[in-house]
Amino acid sequence: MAFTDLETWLESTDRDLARLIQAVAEGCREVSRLVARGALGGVLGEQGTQNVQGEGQKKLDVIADDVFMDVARRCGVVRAAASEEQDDPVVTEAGDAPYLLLFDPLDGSSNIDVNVSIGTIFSVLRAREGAGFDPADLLQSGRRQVCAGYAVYGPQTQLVLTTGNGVDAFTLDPDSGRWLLTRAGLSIPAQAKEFAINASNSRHWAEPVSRYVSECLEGRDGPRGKDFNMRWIASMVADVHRVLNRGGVFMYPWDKREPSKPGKLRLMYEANPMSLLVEQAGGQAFDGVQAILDVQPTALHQRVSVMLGAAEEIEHLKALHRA
Ligand code: P6P
Repeated sequence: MAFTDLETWLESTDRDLARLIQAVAEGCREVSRLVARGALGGVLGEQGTQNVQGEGQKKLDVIADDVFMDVARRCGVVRAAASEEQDDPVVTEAGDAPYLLLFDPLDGSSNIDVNVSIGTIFSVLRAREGAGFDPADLLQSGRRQVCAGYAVYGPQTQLVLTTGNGVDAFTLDPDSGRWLLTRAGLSIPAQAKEFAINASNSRHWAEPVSRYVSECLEGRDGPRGKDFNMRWIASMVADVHRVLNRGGVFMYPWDKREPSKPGKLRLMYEANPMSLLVEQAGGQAFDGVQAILDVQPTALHQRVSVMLGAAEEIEHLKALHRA
């Protein structure tokens, strides 16, 4: 069976953006190799440091961060890069490069040491006209992304991308090292049969979320009139990958544990790229008030409440939030 490779797929993409996507894909291939070696490569376990979020860093968090910062510095089309793992953006020597790159280099770190799927999430924004950079240039809403994607390091390594014309998935051929188009035009079924949320937080949820989950649990005997199954991998990349491939909803909503924070997940390099992919696949992404892509950022590492996936489910969640 003949597959289209990433290079061919990129032929219809802006040359600078194609160069950036290729460079990120090479970074993902390197991280995939390191992840696959696990203990053999001495990359498991704690780094013994904390990131800007105050979270303990795994060795692979830091290694992956270095890989993608190196990608940003060397590709020649990124003016500045921002990472979940670093307080401040890194400005490259390409002072008039067209793009800004934001990424979570290794999402789902708590799963690294127990061999459960993890991933890299990235977002591409346009740099300001001309030359120069100010950190405020990064604070663009998710609708202004020119590209968004993730790599999921699982039984297969896959790269899932959008440049605004739908969502396509590539599988890394471990023999040749090439990214091959294995699924084009991912589309989230409007109706869902699965929901994903960390149910151990149920006593902390806002009422609309509690109501939504209760209805799912009531199944065909309740107001939804159908049974639901539940999943929670605790790797956003893996949970969202399932939603993009077979439907459902993924939720990490605001809860009472840290009432001053809108949620756990980060807007700029987790929720925004995933929300663009979900909308491009016919789904919706909601923060309890508005579409996540419409949130006007005020800080690079700000968090957001996330409910995304099947259009029918998100519309129902919106109705519960209005009630
Ligand atoms: P919890 C991983 O740390 C992450 O940021 C997301 O990938 C994931 O969905 C979530 O946190 C898991 O959080 O509280 O269930 O461990």
